[in-house]
This record gives sequence, structure tokens and C-alpha cells, in this order.
Amino acid sequence: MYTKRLVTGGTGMVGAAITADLKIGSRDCNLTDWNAVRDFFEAKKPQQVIHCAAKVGGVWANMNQKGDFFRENILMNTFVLEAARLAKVPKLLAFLSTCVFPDKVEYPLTEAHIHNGAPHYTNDAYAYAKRMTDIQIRAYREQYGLKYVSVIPTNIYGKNDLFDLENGHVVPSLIHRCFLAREKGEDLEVWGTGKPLREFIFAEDVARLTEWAIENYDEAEPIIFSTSEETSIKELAEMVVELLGFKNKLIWRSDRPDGQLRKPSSHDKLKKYLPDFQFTPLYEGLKQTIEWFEHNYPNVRTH
Ligand code: GFB
Repeated sequence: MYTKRLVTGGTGMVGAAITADLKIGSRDCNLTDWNAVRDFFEAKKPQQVIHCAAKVGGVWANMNQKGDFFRENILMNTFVLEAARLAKVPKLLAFLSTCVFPDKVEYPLTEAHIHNGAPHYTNDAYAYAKRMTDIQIRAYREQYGLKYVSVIPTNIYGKNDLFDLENGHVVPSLIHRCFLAREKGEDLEVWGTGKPLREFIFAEDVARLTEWAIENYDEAEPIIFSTSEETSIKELAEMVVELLGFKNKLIWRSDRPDGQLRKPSSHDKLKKYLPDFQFTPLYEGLKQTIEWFEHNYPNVRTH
């Protein structure tokens, strides 16, 4: 059966890796403008919507632009889901984020934990906006019987990422900064203590899992996309340094935040559905990302 699949955030890292009939970026439709979103959905009438569009950034951007993160995300998510409902879109998948989980909670994090306490203060505005997407999906499922679902990926990295030195996530920022330090023969600045742990997942793995989920997943509760393997920021920095052939020193900047110490998540639910799914190992995914970055530089997104 032919399915008309629309991806919002189609020029972003995950959106670019998903197969679709129609991909839109911020230039095609301003998702914070209700009339534009409603008219766009009315005109295109997609059969499936994968909603990746979001205002995203790393720990520094999340701390310093809380108003923008809250407003833009809550508007986009509310409008996209409502426009999809009015346009009678039968299936929609929305992205939550690993930051939706409470700060003080039992580990590992599971899908049942989301609302059991306040998120970490560094990204609470973004986290609450994303949590409301979970509420909206549950409400629309209950009242309108819609097959709308959400997924929670852990820290995504890969090709087509935002390589912003200040506001990006740790992987793209570090790759870009290490590349520049190597070119200039300088030392490499890395933020925080290096002790925090993160679960990194390759964007192309997230894309494959998303393509599976839009066809097959239909629970009110979200599903976590996670390797369930923790890596410290120090280990990550060492891999980036090795892959870029960087020879100088690492300088740890204590004036920059560590963020949450760790957020280990369970992929038990995912493994029940897809027991044989093979995740790309971090070193391999970083290698591909760095090759892509060096090949495309300076034509990469940096802000
Ligand atoms: O990617 P990141 O900002 O995501 O990683 P979070 C932050 C960790 O990497 C902190 C260290 O421990 C930082 O101290 N780090 C080291 C750096 N060097 C750098 C650098 O150059 N840039 C950055 N950004 N970090 C975000 C949330 O948190 O993760 C969002 O704020 C979202 O809401 C996203 O959920 C997935 O995991 O800390």
C-alpha cells in the first residue's frame, strides 16, 4: 500500500537519514505559526507524520536560552499534533528526548519513569515542553482514538549534525573544536570534568528504528531507543582525539557545566520488539561522522 510519509525537521540530523515522500525544514513551513501549520497539513494530507523538528542544543544552549527552548518546542509540538488530527493523519510519531526523565530517580530509566519528578535544572524548560508531547499523545489516543506514538532516543550524534562550538551537543562541538585545534596546532578545550556518562546513539540507527516504529509501534507509552551502554565524556574525547589524529594537550574547562552526571536507560522494551537489532558501535559511528565532517567542511551547519 502506498503511504505518504512526511518528516518534519527533514534537514536535521535524524530527519535527513529517514526515508520519506516529503521532508520539510523551517524554510518550508514555520511550525510555530498555527495558520501555516494547519494550512500545510490540510494541503498535503500526509498518511504518516514523523515529527523530528525541534529547537535543540547542548547543555550550554539549554541553560542559556530556556525561554526560546520552551516556547518554540511547545508551540511546534502542539501545532503539529493538532494539525495532524484535523487533517485526519492516521499515524504520527513524535520525538521526545532523554532529558525528559526526572533528575532524582531510580536507574535504569524506563518508559514508566518520565513524570516522576522534576528534570535536571540545566534543561528543565526543554524537558517540560517535551513531556507535554507525551501528555498530548496520550490525550489524543484516549479521546480521539488516534494511533500517535512517541520515542525517546538517548544522546544522538552523526552526519548532518549541528557543529556549533558553543550551543551544539558534545559530539559535534568536540569534533569541530578538535579539528580547528589540530589545524592551528593549539590545545583542545573540553568542558566540565570529563566524568559525566552518556549513552550515545548513531543517527542512522535512530532512523532505522524510527522507520520500524512508524509502521509497527502502537503503544500509548513511549519507547526508549538506547544502546544501554554508558561512555564517559573523557573516553569520548579520547576517541575523537585519536580519530582526528590530534597530538596536543586536552584542557578541561571547569567554568563549563557537567550537566547531569548520568542518565542510564533501559532498552528492554525495544529489545522485546527487536531482539536482533545491531547498534553501530560508538567508535565506528564517530569514525563515519568525522570522515563526513572532514569531507564536507566548511559546508557543515555551525549555528
Ligand atoms: O551533548 P551535551 O551538551 O548533552 O553533553 P547533555 C554535555 C556533556 O558533555 C557535559 C560535556 O558533561 C559537558 O560538560 N562537554 C565537554 C561538552 N565538552 C563539551 C562541548 O564542547 N560541548 C558540549 N555541549 N558539552 C543535552 C540536553 O544534555 O542533551 C538536551 O541539555 C538534550 O536537553 C540533549 O536532551 C540530548 O546530555 O548534557
